[in-house]
Amino acid sequence: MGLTVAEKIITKHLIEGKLERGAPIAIRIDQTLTQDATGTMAYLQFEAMGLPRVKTDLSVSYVDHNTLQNDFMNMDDHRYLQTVAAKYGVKFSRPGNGICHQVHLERFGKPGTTLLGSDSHTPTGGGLGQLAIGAGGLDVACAMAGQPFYLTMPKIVKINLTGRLQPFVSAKDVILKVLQLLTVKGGAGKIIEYGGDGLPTLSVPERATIANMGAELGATTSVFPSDAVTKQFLQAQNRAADWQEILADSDAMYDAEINIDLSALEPLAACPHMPDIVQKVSELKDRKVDQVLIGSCTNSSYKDLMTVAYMLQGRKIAANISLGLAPGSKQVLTMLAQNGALADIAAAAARLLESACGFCIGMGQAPNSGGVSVRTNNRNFQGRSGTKDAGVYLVSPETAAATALTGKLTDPRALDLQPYKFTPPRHFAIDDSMVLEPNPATEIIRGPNIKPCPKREPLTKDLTGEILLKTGDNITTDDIMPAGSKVLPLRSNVPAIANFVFAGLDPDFAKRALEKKGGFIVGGENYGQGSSREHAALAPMYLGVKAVIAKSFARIHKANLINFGILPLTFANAADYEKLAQGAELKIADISAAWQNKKNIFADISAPLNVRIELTYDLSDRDREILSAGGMLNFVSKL
Ligand code: MIC
Ligand code: SF4
Repeated sequence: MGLTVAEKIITKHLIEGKLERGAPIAIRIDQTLTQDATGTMAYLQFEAMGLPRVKTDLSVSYVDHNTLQNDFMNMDDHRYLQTVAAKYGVKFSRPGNGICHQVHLERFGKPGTTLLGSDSHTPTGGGLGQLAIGAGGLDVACAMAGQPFYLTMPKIVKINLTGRLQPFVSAKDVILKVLQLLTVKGGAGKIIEYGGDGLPTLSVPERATIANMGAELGATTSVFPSDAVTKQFLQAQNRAADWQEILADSDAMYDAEINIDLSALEPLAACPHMPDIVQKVSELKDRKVDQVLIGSCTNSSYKDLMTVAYMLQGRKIAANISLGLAPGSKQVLTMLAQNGALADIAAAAARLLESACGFCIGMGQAPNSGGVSVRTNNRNFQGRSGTKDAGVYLVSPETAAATALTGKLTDPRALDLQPYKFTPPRHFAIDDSMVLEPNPATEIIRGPNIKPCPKREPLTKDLTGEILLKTGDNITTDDIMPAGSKVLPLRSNVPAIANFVFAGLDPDFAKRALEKKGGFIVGGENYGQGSSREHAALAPMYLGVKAVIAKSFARIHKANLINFGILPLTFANAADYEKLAQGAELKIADISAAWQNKKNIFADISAPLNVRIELTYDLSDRDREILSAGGMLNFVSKL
């Protein structure tokens, strides 16, 4: 039987297990990436492992998230990251060089290899046929130490793309369509693999846009074949030697197939406050808008911004709009400057932002109160923009530019512009001078805000405590551990950042958790969707959270909970969710006995509820050992 693209790459990297869907497997990791908001913890954890240098083929440390420097903290982190990278054999991409996923795609990603990144949008690399997976920082630290990455062998879903996109409809509309079809939890436990005769019409950066937002589906990763289009892109990046062909066999078997006719797609928008609330832009037209922001790892490629420049050329944006634009990398910025497109963008009254995540993670550009912001990024969770009562629509660069011009949500086809004819460059502007090479003689610089990573004690026989919070479905890691310019600088200081756990949902949570000496969280479906930030597990661990009982979990967050010794448990009967209430006392007795006998666990809830509920767990033997040890740091030190 033939193999899919994903199976071919996994087979070549398989260290433990078999390619059976749902079975635990371990794969060798060739490359890692970290970014500054998750990287400080990852390198502190790597340092604690006591190795002289990383064991991967390539590891890159990027600075792109915390670039707004309101005080010493962010730059102290940059200094730490630069020096720790140099010492341990990691390349360092300086602030200003661009967003990790965009730069990695341009300069480092290789078809057929594996990439593990401490950022949920690492699957962007799937655009060039790389098996690129997002994970918590600790898993990436382990990969840098040469350990395999453990995961559950996902199902593989094929999306067949046929036809060709019509003018002013673009890759973002493809992935928004997929989100409409599958929802934010539709990708859980799956790899999304793209194929079909529409593929040759999509360039690598367009494929990367689609793979990038597979993170919003909750997918393990998304992957495209590596074909002639991939070869052309790598040649233009002066990296022809990195190319190899990887195509699915004609008799490859998929767990499901979905067909999308590119020719039939229209401009789409994800409406507030979830990436899967998708509607046609034409149905939302005339909605008044205050702000338009173009950039992020989803849509800041050379093609994206050339299209925007073409649409803005010789025109002015509407007076009610604040337009910001952040090129995804120094390469994109340089090329726009060299060919004059930047001048067209500036002349249209756009505000030029640095090549970084910026607005996408609430590092500046918060909208006005009650404002409507139209953005090209990938997440529109409530409050992530920095303004709780603002509404964010996620759209393509074409729709964003049209909206900036008219001041209202606008289908770009309504502007009556000639279609833009983009020719992929034969040579990108290549200058890697902002990527610093390692130097083992470097001395590590640590600022006063950088504190060691806390640890948990081994698992106790019984777990007791209060239900500290009961949440609904689709709780995001932005809900659990908010980002933004105020909180992000505390990523290297867990005791300080822990004060903000659930701050948007329940400002008293941290205080209550500390007073009660920890307890439990009850969640609905898809608990912990969104980012890879391990702080959404690490900070609750610091506050004493012992277990999260939910209807289901998002993959990366569940792995992070295990890594930090918090039990991820699920309801045997989903209806029991209704029986639990915040404030109730809960006791789970003798967990290890249940584990050993492969039996379900029982939780007793005291008066006035007086109920016993049955809980299940989907944990490998290794997961249970990690949890028993009190988390991965203890587990690794025992090896
Ligand atoms: C995000 O888009 O939410 C982030 C910020 O890039 C996160 C990582 C983080 O929280 O540092 C992600 O997607 O993993
Ligand atoms: Fe940065 Fe936004 Fe991409 Fe996260 S989603 S890596 S914050 S640009």
